[in-house]
Formats: sequence, structure tokens, C-alpha cells
Amino acid sequence: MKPEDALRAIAAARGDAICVPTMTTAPAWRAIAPEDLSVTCVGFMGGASALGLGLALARPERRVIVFDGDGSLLMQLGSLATIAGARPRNLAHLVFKNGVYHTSGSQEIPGGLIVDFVTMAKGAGYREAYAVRDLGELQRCLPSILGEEGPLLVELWTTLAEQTPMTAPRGAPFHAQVEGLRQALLKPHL
Ligand SMILES: Cc1ncc(C[n+]2csc(CCOP(=O)(O)OP(=O)(O)O)c2C)c(N)n1
Ligand SMILES: [Mg+2]
Repeated sequence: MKPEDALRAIAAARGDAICVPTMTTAPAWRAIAPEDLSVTCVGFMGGASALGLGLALARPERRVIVFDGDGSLLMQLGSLATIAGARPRNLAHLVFKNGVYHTSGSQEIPGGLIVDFVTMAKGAGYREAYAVRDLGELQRCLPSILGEEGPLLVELWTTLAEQTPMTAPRGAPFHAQVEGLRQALLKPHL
């Protein structure tokens, strides 16, 4: 499935979830959900899920959805155990599995598409983990992604994105995104 189609389906259903995109999901998400409550993890490979964990623990009443890269998660695999141990009930960790480091030039990640993040997440102690291979399957899984008790990992099988952070216009600086999210969360929760 195209990552942009996956993100559009999530954007249509996400409600007031906080989203944490990274790598090639970042420019796509900016275009699809420009007014969204989101904080982009830029440059810091493997940091998106830790950022999402912090947000999920700080705001247990909100759903937090991380859009991770497969190469990024591989670089910080220990975060799976940290997340499982912290048991954030409101965290959904989506891994965009394209088999490459697309942002840095599409070099193959270690193991390529053989790496099984579902088994790794279960082994680390996530409450639930499964793979989603096409858009129809994603549509059927959206209620689980948005509502099932976490921590939940979903391995999304995707093609390459249309843009990368290297080809797309830059988004707002990180500190400005954080301040925007903080201000939005200070308003009463409807
Ligand atoms: C520690 C570290 N090494 C290398 C880089 C350079 N780098 C930036 S993005 C990227 C690839 C990210 O790949 P992935 O997480 O699979 O996301 P994709 O671009 O495929 O969406 C790399 C290697 C970096 N930012 N940090
Ligand atoms: Mg990748």
C-alpha cells in the first residue's frame, strides 16, 4: 500500500489522537493533516516511539499514534522493551515497513523485508502486535489502532513515499511544534 493512502485513512479516523510522524511519513503527514495535533521526530532515528511514549504517559486520556520508520526502529530496538515495560494503554506504534532507509538514499536496512517487527514486539511484551499488508486490511484494523488497549504495534507494509524530508519543504521547527501542542492541550478536552 502507498504510505500516503495509509496516512489518509488514519487522518480521516484519528479524532483527537496525537500523532508522532518521523522520516518519510513526516512530509506526507504535514500535507495530509496540516492542522493536526502532532510532533514530528526529525533526524533522531528511533526517537519517535520514545517521544510517543512520553506523550502517552503524560496524557493518558489521549490516543497517541507513532508513525515509525523500519530502519529507525531497528536502530533503537531497545525502545520496544522500554515501551512494553511502561505499559502505555493509549499508545499505538505503527511501523512503516518499506525495507529501506528511504530518507538517506534507499539503502537496504539490515535484514531487508525479512525483519519481523510483530514477533519482536510480542517478544518485548507489547500487549498486541500484527501486520497490515493492504489498504482494505488497514481500514478494517482502524478501530483497533484507535481504540484497542496498548501498547500495540502494527507493521504496515508500504511502498516508497512520494517525498522524503530531503526533497520536501521543511516543517515548523521542533520547539515550535512542541509549543503548539502544549497550547492545544491546555484547552479543555472536548
Ligand atoms: C544515528 C543516525 N544515523 C544515520 C542517520 C541518517 N539518516 C537519516 S534518515 C535515515 C533513514 C531512515 O530510514 P527509516 O527509518 O526506514 O525511514 P524511511 O526514510 O524509510 O521512511 C538515515 C540513515 C541519522 N539521522 N542518525
Ligand atoms: Mg524505511
